[in-house]
Amino acid sequence: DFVINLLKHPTFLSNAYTTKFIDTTPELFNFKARRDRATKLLTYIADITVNGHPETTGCPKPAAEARLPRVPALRTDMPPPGTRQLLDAKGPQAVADWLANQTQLMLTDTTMRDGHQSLLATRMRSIDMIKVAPAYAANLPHLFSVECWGGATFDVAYRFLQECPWQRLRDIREKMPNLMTQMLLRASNGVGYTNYPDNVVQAFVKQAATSGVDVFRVFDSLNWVENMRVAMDAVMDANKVCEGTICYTGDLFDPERSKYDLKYYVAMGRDLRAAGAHILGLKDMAGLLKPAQARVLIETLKNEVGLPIHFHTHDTSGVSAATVLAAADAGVDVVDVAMDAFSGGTSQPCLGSIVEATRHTGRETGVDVSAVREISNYWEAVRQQYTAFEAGLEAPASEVYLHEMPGGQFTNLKAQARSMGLEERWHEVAQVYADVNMMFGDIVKVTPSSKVVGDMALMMVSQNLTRSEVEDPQRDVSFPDSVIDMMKGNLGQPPGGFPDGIVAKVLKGQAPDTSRPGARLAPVDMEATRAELSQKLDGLEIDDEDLNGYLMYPKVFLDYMGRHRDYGPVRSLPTPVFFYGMEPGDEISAEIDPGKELEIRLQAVGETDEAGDVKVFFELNGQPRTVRVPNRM
Ligand code: BTN
Ligand code: 3PY
Ligand code: ZN
Repeated sequence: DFVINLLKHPTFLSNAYTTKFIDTTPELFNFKARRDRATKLLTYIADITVNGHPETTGCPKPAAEARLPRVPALRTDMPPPGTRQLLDAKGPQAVADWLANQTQLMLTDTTMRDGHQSLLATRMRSIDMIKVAPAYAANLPHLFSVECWGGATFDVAYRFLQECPWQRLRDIREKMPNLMTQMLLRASNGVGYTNYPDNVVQAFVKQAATSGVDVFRVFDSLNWVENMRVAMDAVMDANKVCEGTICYTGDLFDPERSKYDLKYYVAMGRDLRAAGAHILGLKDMAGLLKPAQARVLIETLKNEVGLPIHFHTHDTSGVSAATVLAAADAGVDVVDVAMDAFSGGTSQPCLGSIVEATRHTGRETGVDVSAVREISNYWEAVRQQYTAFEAGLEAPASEVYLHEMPGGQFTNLKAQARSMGLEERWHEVAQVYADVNMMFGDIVKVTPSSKVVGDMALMMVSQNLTRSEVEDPQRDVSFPDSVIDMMKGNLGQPPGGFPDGIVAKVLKGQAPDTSRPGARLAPVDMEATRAELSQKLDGLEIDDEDLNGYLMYPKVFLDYMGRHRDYGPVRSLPTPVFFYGMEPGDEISAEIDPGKELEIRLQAVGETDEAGDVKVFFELNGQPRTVRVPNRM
């Protein structure tokens, strides 16, 4: 008897089941559970309708006339075989060999990861990705990969979107069975901001591979190959594509920045090859690589390292398409681009325009540009729903060559500066960011090292401190925690180490530890942690995905689970409803189980009563339902 089974099931009793519960316990799949989750969803909609969403309150609203995103028609019922089939049949080395033998320029679409990370503060919801994934599979089978996971998307999903990032990955993987999925992995920093114990990194990579990642772009925020091996080895153990990655900084031709010269990059490329990389990633996270420099760098790396090269850049300067085309001339194998509607500015160069610009050049991409336009039209309408998170660059900015901020950091730091009342002093922040970089010894700036530089720059601007004042041994300076942590050696070592003077000043003479952080962090006891987490969640059974989420972000994960208990599967709500609630007369459907749609109509919103509550009147699948929520406005 279903009902009795369900009521006795410990997971149900805990009232804390995840979105995965119904999928993994079909014997309990019944109306009671669904009714319960429907009530939670109505409660969420009622709350947002009455109180607004904290993340969009006070932000620009989507235009009233914004059209609804329409998914393009599938051009075939059976997705044609793509790179995923090659990987599954023959393994990662076969993918690399196949790639090295292509004359076409291959493309990775970054819209579902770096595109929205760099333009919309990473706020794109899974439903908007999953809906269009079948169109990628059917209409764009020539893509090399689709970057759709990792970087900042992992914690933002839990933290701000109230979704499970693992479920996003599984869903995209399922709907896009012929294309390789790609993620950005910060090596020993996982998808976090600090070095984790080796066994946490290993478990995370293993789980990511199991849940659906095919290509792992592995980088270290100080370009320290020693600190990349654990993650790279774990990718290779999982039989997935390991893209060992060089982060590009400075200016290859600038004699004043000779630390990062051609010899440096070739040596790092060779180290990554020796460490087992199948593909060499070249990650220009700030968009600093200029066309002439790209020609020399790519050609030299191709000749001297011998691996196929995957190039990533950002269009902050407005010059990135020229760099991509120069890289294509020099023989680059794959480039990252974003769908037209999610390209430009701090995001990647424009996919459709690169397809057009390479046509009849001997490096044509094989990608159908009309399919690109249709999918981009979908993304254009999606983007309009996220107006609240547009924080962007209004025009290309050559200032990027001064500050060297990564595309993904730029908007974030600007928002942080604004919240500290430093908005008018933004160009000063940019200059001080550059000064801090030099004070730290001219380091690679990418998550998490970029955050450290940003923290220091904001602190200096807000306290009106100059570099020489900070460096003055006579002057007492209190440094941000992240700076102390980095100087202690907890993010690892940059080439040549940090300058002795600043280390001594920050650590007040205490000695840094220059060994690999993972080598001195005790392994986590996985089963003890699972038990401890289960206890915190009233006995809920903890699977490996949840355990790995908790290990990366303990507090963020627990907060997510708490909200999930109250609001249920909000990931199924359309984006406008998730952020703005509903108006009387609005009607939506939400799929809370595969094939199970809820029809939700908002009838009316009542007055606030003496207790401060508001009754919200719905019709759920034609039946009246009333939900009472507090008015917190
Ligand atoms: C196999 O032979 O097992 C897999 C075939 C790989 C096909 C490649 S993947 C990218 C490119 N686009 C295509 O449509 N086919 C090739
Ligand atoms: C990230 O680590 O999230 C990045 O995008 C770095 O460029
Ligand atoms: Zn990037």
